[in-house]
Amino acid sequence: MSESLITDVNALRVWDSRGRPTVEVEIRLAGGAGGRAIAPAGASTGSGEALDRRDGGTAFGGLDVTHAVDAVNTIIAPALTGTDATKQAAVDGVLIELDGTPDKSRLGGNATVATSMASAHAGAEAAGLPLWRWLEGPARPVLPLPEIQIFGGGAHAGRRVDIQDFMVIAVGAADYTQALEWTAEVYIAAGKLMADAGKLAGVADEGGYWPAFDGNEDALAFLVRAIERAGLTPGEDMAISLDIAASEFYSDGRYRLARDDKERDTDGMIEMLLGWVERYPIVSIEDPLAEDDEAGLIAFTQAVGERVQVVGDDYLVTNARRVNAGVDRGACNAVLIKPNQAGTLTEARAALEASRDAGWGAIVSARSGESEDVTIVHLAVGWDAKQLKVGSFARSERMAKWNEGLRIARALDSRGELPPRSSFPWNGA
Ligand code: 2PG
Ligand code: MG
Repeated sequence: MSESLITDVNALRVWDSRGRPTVEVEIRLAGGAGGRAIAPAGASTGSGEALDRRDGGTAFGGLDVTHAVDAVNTIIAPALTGTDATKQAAVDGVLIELDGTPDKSRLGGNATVATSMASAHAGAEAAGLPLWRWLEGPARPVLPLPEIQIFGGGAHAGRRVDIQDFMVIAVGAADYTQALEWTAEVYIAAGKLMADAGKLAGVADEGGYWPAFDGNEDALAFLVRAIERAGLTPGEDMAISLDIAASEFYSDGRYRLARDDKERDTDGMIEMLLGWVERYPIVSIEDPLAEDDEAGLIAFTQAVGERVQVVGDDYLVTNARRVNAGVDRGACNAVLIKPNQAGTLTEARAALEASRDAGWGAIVSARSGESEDVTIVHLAVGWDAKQLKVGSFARSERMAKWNEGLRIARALDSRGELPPRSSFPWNGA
């Protein structure tokens, strides 16, 4: 179909939620349809991720993206012209071949992911469908169960506490709309509790409250109180989910928890987390051990994998080969899917499919550096990922995504049907 052939690929330097430069790509097709997307950026990145290409030097802390923007405009644009945007694998195949490196270091993963996502939007528009429908999900699409941050920490909060994300999952919600309503109540309640305790000090990078706690575990106790104060039952209505982001404080076989003034080895770290799982209604833990502590990840999954979701982020980096290896070794039972870790939608989807084949859970995820781009919500629905993580319940780069889910629910004439509870790893799936 000549209507859907790419005629223009144009990159623009725009700014993300941390005020840092990032890459926006706009694609136009012969028939007049078009699409646009913005690359996100992580702060706690896995070493196996596609390269987020930055200029270096002095401007904007070395984070400018003029080389990545130039790569789109001078290398990618001529190569993609004439490719059919409705053929995502063909578009991504051109990007992968053009780059030719295992980590997208020639063009930059930020250049390729923005191009790949923009092309998906253009292809969907050419087909006259919203992207979530265009992705050919199940006949009866469902909304993803939201995983929403209440306290930020780690690299997103100047390491005020060591643990990165203290989140809630509305495990008992009847639908997506109710999951957001409950989370809104918990977010408000947590703010009031922080104010009452004299601990209210603004928010971290993803909009969760600044973690002015004396110890890492204090945040968990606070979270339970916030759920109760919102009139909800911890564990039944609202459960806790953590991203430990343990690679951030691991070196030479030791985990250094600065806030607790403690150093732990792998066994000590597992013991601490198992204690938390016993004492708090925790259903999901991401990166409980560091990306290169595979033995630890295996041991932890063996210990709790029947009742807790063990999510690989830094360890799996949205890579199908790594997911398959994790499945073989028994490390983790769920994967975090961040398109910019892979560099193209086709590769990100392959990682998701690998997890599905293994009966694992999957969570489509935003990065700590975000924008108004809502592509990931469409991916979570259209790819039937069943879970979505985009940060807190505040700040427009986060709310744009939760709100997009509401619009998709409305298009489905519902309040947002959620996946069956049996599909989540904490229920033994
Ligand atoms: C993560 C993400 C989102 P970042 O670790 O899962 O919380 O953070 O984008 O900084 O890697
Ligand atoms: Mg993470």
